[in-house]
Amino acid sequence: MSDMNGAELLVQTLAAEGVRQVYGLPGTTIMDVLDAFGGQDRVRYLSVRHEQVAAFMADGYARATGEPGVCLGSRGPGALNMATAVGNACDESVPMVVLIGQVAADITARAAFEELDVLTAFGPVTKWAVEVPRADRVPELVQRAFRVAVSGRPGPVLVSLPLDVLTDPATVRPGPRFRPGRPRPAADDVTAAARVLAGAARPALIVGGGVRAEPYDGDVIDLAEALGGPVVTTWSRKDRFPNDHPQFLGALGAGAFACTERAVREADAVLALGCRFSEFTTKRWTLLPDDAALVHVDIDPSELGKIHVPAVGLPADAGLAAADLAACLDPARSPILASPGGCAAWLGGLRWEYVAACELALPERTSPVSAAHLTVALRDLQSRTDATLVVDAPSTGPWIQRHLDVTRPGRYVASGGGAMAWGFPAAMGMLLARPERPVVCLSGDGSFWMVAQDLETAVREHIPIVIVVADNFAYGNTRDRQRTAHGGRYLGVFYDNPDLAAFARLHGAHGERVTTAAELPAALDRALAAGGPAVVDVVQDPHEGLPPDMTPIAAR
Ligand SMILES: Cc1ncc(C[n+]2csc(CCOP(=O)(O)OP(=O)(O)O)c2C)c(N)n1
Ligand SMILES: [Mg+2]
Repeated sequence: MSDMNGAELLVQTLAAEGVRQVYGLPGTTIMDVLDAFGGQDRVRYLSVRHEQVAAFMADGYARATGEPGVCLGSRGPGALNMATAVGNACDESVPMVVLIGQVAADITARAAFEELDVLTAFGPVTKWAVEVPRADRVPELVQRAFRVAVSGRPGPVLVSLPLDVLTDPATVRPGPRFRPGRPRPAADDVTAAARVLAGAARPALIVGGGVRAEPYDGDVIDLAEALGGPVVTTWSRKDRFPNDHPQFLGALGAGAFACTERAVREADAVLALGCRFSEFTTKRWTLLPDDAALVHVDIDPSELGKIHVPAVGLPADAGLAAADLAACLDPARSPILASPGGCAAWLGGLRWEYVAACELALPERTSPVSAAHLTVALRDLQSRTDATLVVDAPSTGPWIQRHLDVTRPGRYVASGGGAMAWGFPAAMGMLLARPERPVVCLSGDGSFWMVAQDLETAVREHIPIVIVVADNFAYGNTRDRQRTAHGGRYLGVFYDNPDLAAFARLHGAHGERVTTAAELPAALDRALAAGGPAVVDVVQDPHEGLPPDMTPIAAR
């Protein structure tokens, strides 16, 4: 006899996997799941105002914990509302389990109300998409979804749950929680890679998202020091290496300094650690010198040789590969000692340029608030608080990427997936995962308005998120493309906004409207001290945007 239906078994399975929170929005196919959440207190269900927000929150939860974030939606429209966030997580290698209610098996494939083949629709944006065929297979397939999401290159997995599966009686129970171990590189590959690197006169290290953010990976630092050359990170992964390290040369990608790029262009050997050579990181695949010896480490073997064919490719966990390579490259054999002065002089020159480039000249005008003043205010905030800065897709992003030194692990999180509106919900997920650490999200006004309705969620659920809105009344990044590539013919990029501080107060949140740079530090402090959700509306010139020397990357 069964005392449980599929929905209750699902919730018990989530609890067995260690899930603490699920974000969702109701619909007829998942009402039994909501009933099941209501009957227990191990997994907390939080309701949002748009499914996209649920999925972005799951993304943030995953980035803060390393465990899959979980979101829940109902068939066709509910599922599709999550698609952008799921696709962004897929690009960004973020583990997620996306639970979707589906029409019951007895009416499937008749174009029933809101019926959508979610397995096909989400195939290109998930690691795996599976439908549970009967209630007793809920634990097997849901628990496998968690393992798939975190194993190898992490990513989102979709589980489709037909209504009959959720309402039918179930007799099985969840199995043990299991996570696969991290793959260590083969000893022969490590020796071959070390030989290539030890023979280099100018070795560069590219640190990618495969390297953990928190705490800093000591083996990666040891490896960098054994190599002796410059260290750069991939685009939006500036948090993977201590930025105050004397070998650090900045982040590649949109807005990278010339010296950061030269650290790779001038290298005779490149070690790429946990990176997949994305379009932005590699300047559309033009950055790596043809004659440099490449050692490529990635957990996904299909990445090795996909873009650049390496001299040695290691299908392995980046941290374990770094540990083994560091052990192999003892100082007596490191290139800096093998060619005394050569590498040190090269690094020293680049580093000198880098330190100079990081200086930020402030414009004389202090009102409305320039991107430079906003960057300095956020930089100062980071130095006097423990806040994590989450950066969405505003034009201020490259300013931050250039001029904010990340010296405490995990205190800067940016998405390279490109989806506007990721920041505010993801920041909420991070805060819910780790309530003890304050989170400040920097968002563009265009991006914030895509998810602004969920300020209500933050207030209702007491999530003390601080949202700083770079309010330039424009889709600034695209406006700048019209300026640089379309002869300044502006169309569809300017709009109006209400007073966002008043909008915040209307919801019961704290609101600050800042029109001059001098007011900004105190406004940020008050927002953080408010103890609840807060919006800091930073009013900018409608033409404020990217650093003046930066041209938005054309689509071509
Ligand atoms: C969902 C989505 N739609 C469109 C784009 C294209 N896009 C990239 S940046 C941008 C403008 C962002 O505007 P805003 O958030 O106000 O930031 P700003 O550049 O003005 O600082 C747009 C439309 C995108 N990246 N994501
Ligand atoms: Mg804007």
